[in-house]
Order: sequence, then C-alpha cells, then structure tokens
Amino acid sequence: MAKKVAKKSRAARPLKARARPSSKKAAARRSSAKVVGLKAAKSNGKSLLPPPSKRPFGKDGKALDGVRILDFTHVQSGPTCTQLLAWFGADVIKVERPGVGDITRGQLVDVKGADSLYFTMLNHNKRSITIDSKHPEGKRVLNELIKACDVLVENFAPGALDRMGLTWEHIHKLNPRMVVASVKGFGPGPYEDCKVYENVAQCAGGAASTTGFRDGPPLVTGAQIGDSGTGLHLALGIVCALYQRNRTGRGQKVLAAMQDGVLNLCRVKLRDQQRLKAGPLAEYSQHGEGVPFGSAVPRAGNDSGGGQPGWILKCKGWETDPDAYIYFITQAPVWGAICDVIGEPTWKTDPEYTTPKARLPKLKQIFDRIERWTMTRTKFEVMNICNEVDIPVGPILSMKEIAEEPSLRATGTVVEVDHPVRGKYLTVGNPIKLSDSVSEVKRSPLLGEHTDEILSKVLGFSKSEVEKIKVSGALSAAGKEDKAA
Ligand code: CAO
Repeated sequence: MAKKVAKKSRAARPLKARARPSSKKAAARRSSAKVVGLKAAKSNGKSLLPPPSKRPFGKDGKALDGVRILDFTHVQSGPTCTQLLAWFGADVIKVERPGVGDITRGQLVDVKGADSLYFTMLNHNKRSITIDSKHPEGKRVLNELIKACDVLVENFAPGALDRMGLTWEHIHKLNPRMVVASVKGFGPGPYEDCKVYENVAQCAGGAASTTGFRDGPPLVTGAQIGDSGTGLHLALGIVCALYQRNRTGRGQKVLAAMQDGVLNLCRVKLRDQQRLKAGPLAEYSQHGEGVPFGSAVPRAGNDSGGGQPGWILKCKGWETDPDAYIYFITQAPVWGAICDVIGEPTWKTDPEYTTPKARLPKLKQIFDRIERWTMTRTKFEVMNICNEVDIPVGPILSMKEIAEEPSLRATGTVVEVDHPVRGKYLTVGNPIKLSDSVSEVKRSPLLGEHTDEILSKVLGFSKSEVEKIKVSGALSAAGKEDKAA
C-alpha cells in the first residue's frame, strides 16, 4: 500500500521539478537566474528578513510560533517528534481515539487512574482532542483540521492513514501547503508493510549486531535510538520542509524510517565494515587478543567507536554498587598524564608503550593496569583527578544519580512537572537549547481535554455545530472500547 502511494506521488510531481539539467550550461543559467531573483528581491533596498528584534533574547516568542501541527502520533517515536516541536513553540493538536487515546496512557501504569509516565513524559505542551477518524462527522472535523494546520505527523502502521481516507492526494488537495510527516519501521522495500517497535528497529538498523560482547548474543541498548532517535530525525525533516515551503509555497511528504534512523546512528559501524577489507580493525580489543575477525563487524564490547581506545573500568565500591564504574579513554595527547596518574611514569618513554600504535595490541593489559588504579578511587574522584589533567573519562551515572543531579535541574534538562491527577513527577526537558526560544515544559493533556476549545476556537464551529458533532458520536467512546482494545 505504502509503495503505491509513493509511486503515485512521484508521477504527480510537476514536470519542472522532475526535469534534470540537460547540460551544464542550462544548469548554470538556472542557478544564476535564482541568484538574480534573490538579488532583485533585495536590491530595492529592502532585505527579505525583518530588522533584528530589539527585545531581549528569550523574550521574542518561540522558534515555531505560528506553526500548527495535526498530531496523529502514538506510542513513542512520533510523540517524541511532536513534543520537540511543541517545545519550540508549535501548537500541537493531538488527535486521539475516543475513550482510549494514545495506548501508552494506560501502559506501565504506576498511579492508578492517572495517565502513565510513559504517556506524560512524551506528550508535554500538547492539546488533546478525541475524534473517531472513521466516523463521517469525525472525518469532516479532520478535514477542517487539515485545512487549519501546517503539518500532519503520524506514525501509524503502514497503510492505516490511507485506510482512514487521509491519503497524500486527499490532504494535498485540501491543503497544498501541508507537510505530511511519517515515521515508519522501514522505507520502501521488502519490509515496508511491517509494524515495527523500538527493538525491531535496533536489530534491523545494525545496532544490535554491533552491541554487546564478542562471545555473547546481540544486545539492544537502553537508549531509544529506534523510537526517540527517529522522532528526532523526523523533527529535522519537518523543520526543513517548512523552511522549503517558505520558498515553494507547497508542502511535501517527509518520511523517517526507523531502520534508516538507527543505521544513521550506527554509521561508524558501516565505516568499519568497509575497513575490514583492508585488514583487522586494530582498535578493537579482539585484535590485541589475537582473535581473528570474521566477515562482518563484530560486537566491540566497551571498546571506543573512535580512534582513541577506551573501556569501562571498575571503581571503588564496585563490589556492591552496580554503577561504580568509569569510562576511561586513553587519548593519545594525554598519554603522559595517564602514565603519571596511574603510577607508570616509565611507560611515557618505553617504546613498548609510547606510541598509540605500540599500545594497540596491549589494550587489555593497559586497561587492566589503569583499572588497578581506578579501583582505589570512587568514580567521582577518578573524574576529578583525570579532568584536572585533561584525561577524558565519564562516570557511569545511574538514573537515580541523574534524577538528583542539581546541574541538570538548573539547565531544565531534568524538570519537575505538576499533573492534576498524578501529582509531581520528573521528566526530561528539551535537550536542545535555543537562546532566543526558551522552552518551558507544560504537563501533558488529559484525554480530550481541549476538544471543545479546538472545535470552537481553532475551527470556528458554532456552539450548535459543536453540539451536533458531539451528538453524532464522532467524539465519544460509547461502544468503542472493545474495538480499540
Ligand atoms: N479513530 C479511529 N481509529 C483510529 C484512530 C482514531 N482516532 N486512531 C487510530 N485508529 C486506528 C487506525 O486507523 C488503525 O486501524 P486499521 O488498522 O483498522 O486501519 C488502528 O487504530 C491501529 O493503528 P496501528 O496499526 O498504527 O496501531 P497498532 O497498535 O496495531 O500498531 C505500531 C502499533 C507502533 C506497531 C504501528 O503503529 C507501527 O508500526 N507504526 C509505525 C512504526 C512506529 O512508529 N513504531 C514505533 C512505535 S513506538 O515503539
């Protein structure tokens, strides 16, 4: 289904957009025409940009003020994307199924009767409206929302949006300026119709085969690179499409496939796959241990993915504290400092250790020696001692330590939010800081909390029209719970 839609839209593209430069001359003519166009726009003494604001930074609105998002997302990947856009000032209207809403509202519940943290932590700063997208009146409301919004974001299973009647053609006809952004598990190809969750994407995107220890099975990582990672990719695609729309006046489709997003984050591993042809990967500790490489990039344990060898080492208290560890990088420029800190000053000049190349085959032995030192200090002591002399190290922080870290609270990266049903909880705020578009984290909406205000204030329906829509059953759950379960 998804394939057909993609094909149709390619055919529908205007000839001008598809035409390739027939010659270098023609291409040059076209690009110079563009430049002349811009120059002309500026040459009548006026810049295309408004004059620089005189208001203090952070006090002149938000980056995406004026952008309205029709948020058809659920679970994690899509909601991460629209939450980011909301933090940057977009008005995000989350459309949810009457009576049920985003399935995560009721998943991993910790406070009975309250929306789960799974939901609240992914849906801040949004408004919620309930609409049955398969009900005729619901479809009418959705059509109005399409006309009133700039972007539609969805992460339904392949084909679900089309089955609601919301094909690209339908949307584009109603609102040619609308950007239609989707997360799917896979891009066009043999798996395009598959449903995908986080760990499926981690496996299909190359992360699992390259994570874990050589002698163990593939591992998934706790970082949600498939869901949240793809949400981030999609957000960038949306902002780019909005920027292009300023010039072209029209919307476009944006697709972020989870497999592609994970692979993008695993690009160094595809680098290593190709380097294998030139011989063993010397920076992988298996090389120093004399273990031959196979035909594919192996799991590298805690080896560093870059050119500076690193490993996770025990620190004081490791016997009882599962997080008493530090990541230690033997960065070449500070090798001398490392030797002094661990008490091996002769290694600075010993030809067996003095160059990075000489050290590569002995990484295990070197890290064992460094660990004998780190085990005498806490991870924070190691952090302080090493950073004094510019040795890059990183304490293994537990979620408890992160939650309690004052500096993360101070920057708004960890925020306490109040919720009318569950009370206070911690969340992760916007990790991207803009000096002139400061994010505030507002609680997630209750299911359908903004239905009335969206119908009347955004769509301009009169009181009696709102009533009529309600009576039709398009916004309510009666008899629909079973179907949704
Ligand atoms: N009114 C009426 N129906 C609605 C609705 C609404 N407001 N919102 C959703 N629905 C319907 C959909 O139309 C669909 O119905 P049909 O299959 O009959 O057309 C149905 O709900 C289920 O949607 P779905 O298939 O997307 O949901 P699912 O729970 O079966 O699958 C998931 C979930 C995540 C596997 C799937 O959506 C998917 O693969 N998405 C793309 C990849 C993705 O984002 N994965 C990350 C998920 S986070 O780990």
